[in-house]
Amino acid sequence: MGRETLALGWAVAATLMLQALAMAEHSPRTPHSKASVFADLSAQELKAVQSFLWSRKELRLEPSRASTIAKNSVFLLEMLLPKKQQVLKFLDNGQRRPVREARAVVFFGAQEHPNITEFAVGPLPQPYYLRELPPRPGHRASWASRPISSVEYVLLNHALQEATKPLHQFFLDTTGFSFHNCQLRCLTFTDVAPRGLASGERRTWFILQRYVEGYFLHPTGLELLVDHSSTNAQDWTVEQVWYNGKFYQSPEELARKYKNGEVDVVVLEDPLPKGKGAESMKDPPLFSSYKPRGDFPSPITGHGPRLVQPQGPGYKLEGNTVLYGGWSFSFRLRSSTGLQVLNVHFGGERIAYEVSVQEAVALYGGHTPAGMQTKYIDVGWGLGTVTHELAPGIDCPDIATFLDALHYYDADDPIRYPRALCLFEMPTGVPLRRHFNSNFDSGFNFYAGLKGQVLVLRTTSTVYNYDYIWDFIFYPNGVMEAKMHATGYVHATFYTPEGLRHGTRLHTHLIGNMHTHLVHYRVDLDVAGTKNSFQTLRMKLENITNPWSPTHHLVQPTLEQTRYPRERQAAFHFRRTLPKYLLFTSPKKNPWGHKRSYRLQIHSMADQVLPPGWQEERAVTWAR
Ligand SMILES: [Cu+2]
Repeated sequence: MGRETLALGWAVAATLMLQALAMAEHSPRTPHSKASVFADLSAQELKAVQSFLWSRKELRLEPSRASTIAKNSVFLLEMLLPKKQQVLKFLDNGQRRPVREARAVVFFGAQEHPNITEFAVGPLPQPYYLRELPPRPGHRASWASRPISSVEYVLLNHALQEATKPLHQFFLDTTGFSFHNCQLRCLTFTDVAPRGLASGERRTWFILQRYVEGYFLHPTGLELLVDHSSTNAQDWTVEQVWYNGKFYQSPEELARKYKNGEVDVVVLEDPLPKGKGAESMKDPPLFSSYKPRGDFPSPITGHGPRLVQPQGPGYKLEGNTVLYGGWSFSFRLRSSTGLQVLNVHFGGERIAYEVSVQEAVALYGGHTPAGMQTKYIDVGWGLGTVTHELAPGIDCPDIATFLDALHYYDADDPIRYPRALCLFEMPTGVPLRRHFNSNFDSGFNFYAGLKGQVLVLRTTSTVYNYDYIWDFIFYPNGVMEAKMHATGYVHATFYTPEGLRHGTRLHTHLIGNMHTHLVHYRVDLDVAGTKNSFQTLRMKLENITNPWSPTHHLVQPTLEQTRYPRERQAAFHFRRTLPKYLLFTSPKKNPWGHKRSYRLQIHSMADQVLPPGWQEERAVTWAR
């Protein structure tokens, strides 16, 4: 079992490759009926859990839509994966099926001491018990650090509109946009996290933006710090204001100083054509839109290449299980964390119990308070649930199989996300293997080539401005790859000259701040059984007397193997050279006496972004 950290710059893909050095023996694959042990909860199951929870009057549940923070409500329901040992006994030894349970996260806001509690609810399909899932000692989730619900956003929006009333004229003069009676020229906001400077706080910096297409790129220069820790929204207050490089105590102070001509004002150019609320077809597109503009010297016309599969797909989909060549695996789209592949077999043998996305974070630097404060930890923003519809021909080839997902998150019913996942086979554009055997006389003895084709399982997470594309890729030779593309919009703040120390100017009033994306995968390999060990191979040079010419010396590479008996020894620190070959190894040997292994290949530019142990860093210790 291992955990790996990948980090990457903007729009650079990281890959994790598990490469087979194993020889497989054939054994029957897991039947579809058994693989359902890994399946996400169905709509019926989610509803059964929901009505069971509502039947427990002592929970005093209210709908999550009820317009208050001071309520008890179900925030999240998802399948609770049984313990691995139980699942393996069921899959491999014919023991009884593990009890099917749901994980329920309940916000208890209507208590004297509001808290978040997690429960296991079972047994499905007709639950009759509820068991508290205790947090790891010292790891109880703090009420203040809970994710923001849609109701809290509505309340925050209202609070911001109220608090900035004194700035109405200031907004109109400097941006042409406002919060009041705005119709088409409205302001909006982006909130950043962490929400405070110490555990237990809930104080958020808000970036005010003009609400046009790509509003992430239209900061107005104003940022507000709001304390919204109280469960009563009436108690929320604006604590500080930042405008164009200067701090103010309150919106009132900024408004007063503006009136007195004491504010260094930046009047923004109008992003929309004069006199119009929205764009028309004739006007040049907004710089923040995805509409192509300008001309290439050789315009690319037509639709471009497309995939066809005249004989239908090469894979088979049975429920939540995929069969493809030597591969079989199950998958789920876990609402909290995202895409997981489970019970991965190649050549009839299990090679991984689980390979799954666990977390994605983005840590920023910047000159504005929101810029310097931003450290997004994306599971707290619904990483697994923001799996919006994939567009055929763009997000996935049009021949892909598209699958819906269900999420029960910050809602009072399961919500169907159409086309949340796609599955497709595609050519890699390069042969898997090839050889041209020349006869060295302008001809050849033979040519051999194997088509490069892979199977891709894909989903996306749109975490506000970012879109992560998550791929699990299966190669015909036993290689499996986990890959993330980061795209969408950058998280940007208002341009100040000092901001250039932390980023790049992207437009007149815009800085793209430097940041690091770190992605956490859980990789639980089982290579020829679960008794795996970890070892590495490096190249070591030896300098020997040449045996066939003793007057000469010869330098050549040798293989140096290192074993790591303890898991901690296999945790490699950043800024130290990683051994070239990382091997998960079984005690079982192949016919030639080599231990059967899978190689882990990490393509990452990850680095230590925060000092180990530093405040928020303790929330992402996997990134050390
Ligand atoms: Cu980025």
